[in-house]
Amino acid sequence: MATLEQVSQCVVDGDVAGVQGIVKQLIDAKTPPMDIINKGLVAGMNIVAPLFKSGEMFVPEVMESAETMNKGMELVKPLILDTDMTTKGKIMIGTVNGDLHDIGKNLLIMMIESSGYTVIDLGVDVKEETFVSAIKEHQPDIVGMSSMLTTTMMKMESTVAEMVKGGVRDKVKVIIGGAPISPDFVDEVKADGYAEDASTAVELCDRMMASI
Ligand code: B1M
Repeated sequence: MATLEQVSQCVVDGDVAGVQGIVKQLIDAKTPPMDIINKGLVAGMNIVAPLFKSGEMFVPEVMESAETMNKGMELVKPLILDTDMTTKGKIMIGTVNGDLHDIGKNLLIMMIESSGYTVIDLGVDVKEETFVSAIKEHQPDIVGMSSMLTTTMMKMESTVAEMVKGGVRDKVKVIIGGAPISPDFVDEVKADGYAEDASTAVELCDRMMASI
């Protein structure tokens, strides 16, 4: 019988074909989709992270792990999306200027979408001016910024400053997150809220929407 540990191992090994087979078996066996995500796919990336840090895994291998996680996610995603739900609000999310990390952002988007929000994904390496022009075009309720590098976290501040300059800062709530980000960073970059992970980000969005 397929196990969640096998899913994690496939992510570590970058085994796309393997992960697809095992995830399909787990879905057929009625394993809760969020278990497949959290205890299988994300758990695998949590094994990869320290190996990358210690130099035991290199960029191409980490990319393969990320690709494997995404392929597994593709199979699970339809199970947690309720497309008939009316939208709770519009949320725009991007990884800040200079930062190419998108695994956490994509997970976040999946969770937020599945809880009933409409999400506009700006992708990675999003320039300050792009956030502003996209706010003008799409008029979201909430703008989320993700940063995974200490070298890009201050781009959150410059992006908020650009929103002020562009006259859109008071039209949106701004939320932030990512590995180097902490709650006290909210005041530093003049954002409105911080979430540690994808689940708490959904709760944060709900609170923000209630305050609009
Ligand atoms: Co990068 N990388 N990386 N990397 N990478 C880190 C972040 C690092 C901590 C690893 C390390 O050395 N210890 C380190 C940063 C160190 C620092 O800044 N202090 C690092 C580095 C240095 C780099 C490069 C500079 C390496 C190099 O080239 N020399 C380079 C930078 C490229 C760039 O962005 N310009 C780089 C490249 C890469 C890869 C391309 C190989 C790959 C990214 C692939 C991709 O994203 N498509 C990669 C990866 C995978 C990692 C680690 C190993 C894993 C990140 C991840 O996906 N985690 C990471 C180590 C680590 O985090 N411990 C590391 C799984 C994911 C589910 O979690 O992203 O944390 P996470 O997202 C969570 C929360 O943070 C939160 O919710 C998410 C889901 O629960 N969250 C939010 C995230 N955004 C949020 C926004 C919110 C709210 C919550 O509101 C809007």
